[in-house]
Amino acid sequence: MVEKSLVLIKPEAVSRGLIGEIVGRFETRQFRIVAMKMEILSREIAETHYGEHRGKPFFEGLVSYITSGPVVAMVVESPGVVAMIRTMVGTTDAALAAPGTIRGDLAQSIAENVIHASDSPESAQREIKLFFS
Ligand code: FUP
Repeated sequence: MVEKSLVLIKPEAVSRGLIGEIVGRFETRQFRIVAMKMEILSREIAETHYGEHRGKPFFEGLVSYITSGPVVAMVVESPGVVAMIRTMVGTTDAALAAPGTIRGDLAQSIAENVIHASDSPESAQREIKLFFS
């Protein structure tokens, strides 16, 4: 079944000039990019997007980080794409992410881990509505 995932290229990746590197990996994998935009997220959108983490010790830092500069938001479409992108992205803590994954190749820490990708088709639906209303 065709599935969609919401991907965010996070501020430090944008400022480091990694947009092409990250988008290129999805193009090389033959996924379809069906929407894309660059913007600075409002606090409200950031807090809603990461709503499940509200109240956790890292929440405040996470929201100020994700709103600290422009992100690139995109919708990627392909059968089974959610799980495939999560595998390509690697574990949340980039220090532990396997080489060959986006985080394992491009990042070092859990706080600045270069990319977000939806963790389920249901999350993807919710997130796509938030970013591309
Ligand atoms: P992921 O789906 O891999 O992006 O990870 P989570 O949804 O668990 O976490 C969302 C974001 O919170 C991560 F990108 C980084 C941040 N985070 C921290 O900064 N510290 C933590 O202990 C856990 C997550």
